[in-house]
Amino acid sequence: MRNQLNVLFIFALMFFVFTCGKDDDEITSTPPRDRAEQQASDMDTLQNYFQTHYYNSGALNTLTTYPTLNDIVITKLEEGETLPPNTTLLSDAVEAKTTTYKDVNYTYYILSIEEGLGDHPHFTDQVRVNYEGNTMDDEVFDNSVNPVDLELIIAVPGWNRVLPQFKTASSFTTNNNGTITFENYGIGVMFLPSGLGYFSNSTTGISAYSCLVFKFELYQYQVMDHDNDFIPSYMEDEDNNMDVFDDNTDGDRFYNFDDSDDDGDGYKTFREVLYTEYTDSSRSGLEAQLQALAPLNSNQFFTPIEDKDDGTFSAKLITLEDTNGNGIPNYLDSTDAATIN
Ligand SMILES: [Ca+2]
Ligand SMILES: [Ca+2]
Ligand SMILES: [Ca+2]
Ligand SMILES: [Ca+2]
Repeated sequence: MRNQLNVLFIFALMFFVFTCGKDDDEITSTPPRDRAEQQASDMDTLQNYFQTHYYNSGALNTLTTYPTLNDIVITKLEEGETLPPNTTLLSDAVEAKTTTYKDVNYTYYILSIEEGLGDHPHFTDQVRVNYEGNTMDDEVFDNSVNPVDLELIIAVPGWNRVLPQFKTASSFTTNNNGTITFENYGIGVMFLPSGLGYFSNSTTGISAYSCLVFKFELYQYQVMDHDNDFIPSYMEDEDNNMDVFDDNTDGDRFYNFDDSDDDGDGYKTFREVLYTEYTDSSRSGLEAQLQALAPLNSNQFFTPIEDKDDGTFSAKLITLEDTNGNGIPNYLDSTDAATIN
């Protein structure tokens, strides 16, 4: 039931948080603007926003409870108004970050409230979050009421760059009423130029080429292996550019993250790697088993721990073989002898 609800939430939210497709000109009838020119203009918009908005830094620093989205208050500094006490102008608080997307150099900004004490998700993972999206006019255009699961692989590009810089909750507690309280989660605000948001697409509450502000709380993540080939999707970004929609080793219709035979040699990827499965009746027991195997070689990794239907836990130790020693693992090398398991 929970999964069904999550699916419903995701479909409801995809309209807002997710890009509609990889081609920016799919929806608009006029050609999209030049990305680099738009970025230059968006930088002015964001800088102006930071110089005319402040946040309640003092109140956040003296909270007696862990901060939540609602505790972060960003307010416009009216013309002639002096900065109220115990607040900080965003231009003195936000951190600039850079990335490349569609061959354009982008700068975006983060206000980190708490990094979190759990783990960093990968840019292709599914994350459980609460969030609130705001326009440059400080209008809320979208927000989650309850925690939702979002797939970063199809989120706007700003999300899969920002969320991996934060950490998930360190633990959670199930309350008597069935709700869950997460402890020590990552919480912050991202300020995105339109090129890392919806760019030329417009939707309810957001016009095309809008810069966006998202507050978020990051609770949990799940490593995704979209094609179930034992290679997690974040490892199927061959050129390490945080974009899995441009990696296609065999040049067929499927990108590597969605291709169960990556090198197109007729042998499924999972058959071209070596694997050993470990199981245990408890998660901690399995974790202890896996820890005892460390340190791993550079061509080895564990798949995420699976919670099996029979109540046991399992994970696989994957070894990427390179039989002909040319530096390309067998599953990406159609000329290499396959490890057929
Ligand atoms: Ca890539
Ligand atoms: Ca392919
Ligand atoms: Ca693959
Ligand atoms: Ca293959």
